[in-house]
Amino acid sequence: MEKEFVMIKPDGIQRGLVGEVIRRIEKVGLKIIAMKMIQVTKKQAEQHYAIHEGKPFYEGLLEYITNGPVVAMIVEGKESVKLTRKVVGATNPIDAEPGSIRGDYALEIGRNIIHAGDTPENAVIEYKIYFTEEEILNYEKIDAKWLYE
Ligand code: IDP
Ligand code: MG
Repeated sequence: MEKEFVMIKPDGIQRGLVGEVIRRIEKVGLKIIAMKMIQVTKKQAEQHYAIHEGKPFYEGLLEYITNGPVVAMIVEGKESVKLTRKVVGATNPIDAEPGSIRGDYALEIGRNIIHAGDTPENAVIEYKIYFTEEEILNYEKIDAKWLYE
């Protein structure tokens, strides 16, 4: 099963959207296999957003993500990266469909509530910044036989 890295960003925490975001992830059938609330360090933020280094919004992005606690998660499921990105919505909330997290709860690109890895490979690189292998739980969920044919 594919693993996806998800992070509820500091604005999601401050706006009381932790439960709502987790509800949407659970509802679609994804399995949460790791989760914790953390304060992102400057070093972790730099690793996480290395591909954006040098872009005009890069410094602001580091400020944003290190501004306060976040909730980091690894979720698992069939094509979980594609599915999660759909639940999350387009990067700019103005372009995000209603019904997506960003489409329903955000209005600016620099305050878009949630992060999700864009490819399975990047998801692994990203979750390794925040989780050890011991923190990733291997368990069966009783709904699996009705979610998958
Ligand atoms: P993604 O989060 O949908 O994968 P990316 O293009 O990877 O989008 O950008 C990472 C994050 O950087 C975005 O979620 C957003 O918080 C921030 N960001 C991207 N472009 C801009 C911008 O033009 N202004 C401010 N922040 C931006
Ligand atoms: Mg991205």
